[in-house]
Amino acid sequence: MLRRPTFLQIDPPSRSALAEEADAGLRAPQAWLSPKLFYDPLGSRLFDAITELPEYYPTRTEAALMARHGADMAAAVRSALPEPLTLVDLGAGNCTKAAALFDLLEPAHYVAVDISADYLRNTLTCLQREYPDLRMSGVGMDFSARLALPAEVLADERTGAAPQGALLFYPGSSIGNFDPPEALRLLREARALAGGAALLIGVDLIKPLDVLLPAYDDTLGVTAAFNLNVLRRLNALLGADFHLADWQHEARFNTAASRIEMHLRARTELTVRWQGGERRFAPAETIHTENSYKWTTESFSALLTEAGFAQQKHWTDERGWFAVFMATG
Ligand code: AVI
Repeated sequence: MLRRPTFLQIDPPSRSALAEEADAGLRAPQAWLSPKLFYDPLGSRLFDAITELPEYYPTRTEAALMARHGADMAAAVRSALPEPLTLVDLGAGNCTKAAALFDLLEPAHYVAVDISADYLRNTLTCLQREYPDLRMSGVGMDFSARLALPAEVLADERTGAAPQGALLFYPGSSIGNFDPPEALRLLREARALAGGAALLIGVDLIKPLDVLLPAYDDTLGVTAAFNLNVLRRLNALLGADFHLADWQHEARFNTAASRIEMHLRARTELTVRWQGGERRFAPAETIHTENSYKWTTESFSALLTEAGFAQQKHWTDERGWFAVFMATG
């Protein structure tokens, strides 16, 4: 029997909630926008292109780590979790990172979670053809505000029983896009999922600025386009009149906070108008669009401990640029 993936959409982010948040951000003394605005269809394709850039080391470094230590990671997962295994993929995107683990982990159930439900639906439908016997569930949700999955998604198909544990897979260093208190909350919620989950998570590490900065300001200008695309989105969402040529992409490292910040900087003095609002920007004034926190293995381990994960193990590359943590307990 050819299986079919099941789908569930939970509280899709409403246009008005996004618009209200953007309106508030544009009025703030330091103007800011939610990084959620990056990921419209064009933004998602630009992000895929970023992951292929020579300067953007995280994707490549993490993939090499997974290829090199995958068997070791799988052994750690198998000894921590009872069979059958449920694999929950957070921010699944095109599902390729998790699919690379299928042969090693042999999950009985693959649960892909992503804010982009339509994208997920297409991907899972294709993936199911490659893995016809694997139970697959897609959940369209924005877990950045709260991570909790409905019991029916995780329940055993026949008995309805809750799984005895799940592996939560959160690759790509997306945890770095949360401020530390929010990252802590997300890790706590992850730990509570499925009555006690194990976590396999990718974390980007602090490194020299001559490596970090070009990763967020590449010579081809793809990251600049990714950043500027939010202004296009605002023009559509708020009826704003941003002229993209008036704005310049900027990536800076905030040493005190240990994070890359992305900003859009006004090239001249200008006024932007949108439905119900307007704002004057001074020359060089910025709109803050994203944070990408960089950790040390020690600081991230401490965060996992604070979230309640008692057992931890991690793997890093020779240059110490990236880490994959496995945490349980
Ligand atoms: C999705 N996230 C992990 C990326 C990062 O590196 O923080 C987003 C990104 N922003 C600019 N380049 C990539």
